[in-house]
Amino acid sequence: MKKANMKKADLDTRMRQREVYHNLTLVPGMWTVVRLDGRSFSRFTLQHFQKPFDERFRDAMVCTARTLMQDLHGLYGWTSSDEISVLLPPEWNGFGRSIEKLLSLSASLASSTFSLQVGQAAQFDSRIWLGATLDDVLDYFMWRQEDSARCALQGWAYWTLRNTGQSTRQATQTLESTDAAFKNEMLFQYGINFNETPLWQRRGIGLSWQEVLKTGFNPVTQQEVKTTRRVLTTHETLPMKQEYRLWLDEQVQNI
Ligand SMILES: Nc1nc2c(ncn2[C@@H]2O[C@H](COP(=O)(O)OP(=O)(O)O)[C@@H](O)[C@H]2O)c(=O)[nH]1
Ligand SMILES: [Mg+2]
Repeated sequence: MKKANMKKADLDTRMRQREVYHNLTLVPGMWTVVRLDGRSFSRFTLQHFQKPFDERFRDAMVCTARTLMQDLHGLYGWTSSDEISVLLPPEWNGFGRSIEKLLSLSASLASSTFSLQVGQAAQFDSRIWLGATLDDVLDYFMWRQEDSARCALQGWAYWTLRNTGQSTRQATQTLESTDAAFKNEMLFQYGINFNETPLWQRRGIGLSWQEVLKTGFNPVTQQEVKTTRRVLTTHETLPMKQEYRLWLDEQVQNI
């Protein structure tokens, strides 16, 4: 090799060695959940959406979650507020299992899809959660759903107070260190029964693959042919707690 070429190869090796995180891959045999969350969406939604919940915002989140499910070949997806979780099976083999690729591409895919949907530039971060067993995975989704219910109650309570004329500070102070019972009671006094608010606001929206039977026609044999297709289905009325766990177990096992 000529001296100049040797130097070039040397430079290439030295530079590539500095891509230190590129060899990080998903842990073999573990379940992975990629969770994406909108960046500074408290401020972003304040400017562009109805409070506390906006169907246009929800639809853009569902569209983003569907795109992620399709692109990553997720097993189950779930979205609530500004977050999205996508479950990947232990044997998942996308992007050579590279963590850098999975995080950066999922975040950029979510950001571009959501931005195009709402017509505003928005960003998502992305993180990885690891589970050893399917039981861990069920715990994870129960955890996200419980958090979602808590945030929905907080959102309704906060915006109800704001709508009565309380300032940001007053509403925050009124709700500080209060429990769920207090918030429910307060809402009731303003004519809002929290348990009757739409389920998607409290439980989130699920996405799973369902097999559907399709009937086609074969022009050569002049016969009907039945085939199955996998269709990505959106679940807007999810069960909760133990029922959700059982339902989700079934969804994941069925794929
Ligand atoms: N106006 C409005 N805000 C929403 C809606 N869904 C989620 N958000 C807001 O999105 C924010 C998400 O919370 P979080 O991720 O903790 O805050 P961030 O760090 O500012 O993104 C909360 O402040 C929610 O009120 C919606 O449908 N309408
Ligand atoms: Mg956020």
